[in-house]
Amino acid sequence: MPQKRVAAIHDISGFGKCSLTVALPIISAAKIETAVIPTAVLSTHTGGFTGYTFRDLTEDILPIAKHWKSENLKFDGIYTGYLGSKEQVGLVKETINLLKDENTLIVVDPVMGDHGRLYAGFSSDFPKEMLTLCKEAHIIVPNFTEAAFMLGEEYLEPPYTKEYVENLIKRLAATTGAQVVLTGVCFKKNEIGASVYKNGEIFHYITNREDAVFHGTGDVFASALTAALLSDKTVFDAAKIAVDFTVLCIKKTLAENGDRRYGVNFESCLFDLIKALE
Ligand code: PXL
Repeated sequence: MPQKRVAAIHDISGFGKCSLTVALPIISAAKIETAVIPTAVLSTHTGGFTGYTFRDLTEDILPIAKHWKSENLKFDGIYTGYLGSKEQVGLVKETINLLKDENTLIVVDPVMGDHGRLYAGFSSDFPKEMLTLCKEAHIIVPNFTEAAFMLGEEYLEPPYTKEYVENLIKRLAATTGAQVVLTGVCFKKNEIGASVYKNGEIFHYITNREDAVFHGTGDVFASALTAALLSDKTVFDAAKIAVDFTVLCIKKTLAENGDRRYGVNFESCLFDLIKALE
């Protein structure tokens, strides 16, 4: 079988292990070629650091895509994450339409916020813009903040009832037309997992949670999910693999007492991911 190829469209946060600095190694570990379109270059991510640099690359997105198109490059997947501005949403939609063919899997992680708040730099009308990108996707990977804000609703604190989770995921699937992998699911304290909606079927995969929040775990999860999907796992199996990998990364990092802003030690867990993908 020829090697699979993904186009990953996220920022590069130079320090802090998120976006492209986790997508590239995680998807590469799955033996999948990872081409990148950086949306911005920052010195660090915006979560908990002050004084970070931000080089906007809006003007480069479409020229990169057009060059690839002129080289007749084909993509098995397109995986988008953090976008630096509302304008970039439209450009990424154009990029997807330029690069995809009938076999390209489109995974959109609508990276915008967490714990009921938008990340620094995003205005309150960004979620409705991001919703338009989700409508281009086969699979979207929101957390509860992103899901609620895209539906124009208040964020609710966990734990959640099954009824709330299933209602939220169904409405998001109906609005976007995409399969949904909802992250940060917990029905009881000390639980964490994901819920998946596909063609009317809902699947919950929940495991025990460490009492810690590390930056970049949403990107670790979505990258592992993308790697698993392109390794021909079902979306249900891919979600389970991504939950187990993310939880393992958190456990490993906690044992080392890492700074929450510095992200997780996913590097030490890549072998476990590779085994899970076999
Ligand atoms: O992990 C999400 C993310 C990605 N990229 C940048 C961020 C964040 C979250 O804060 O700031 C630049």
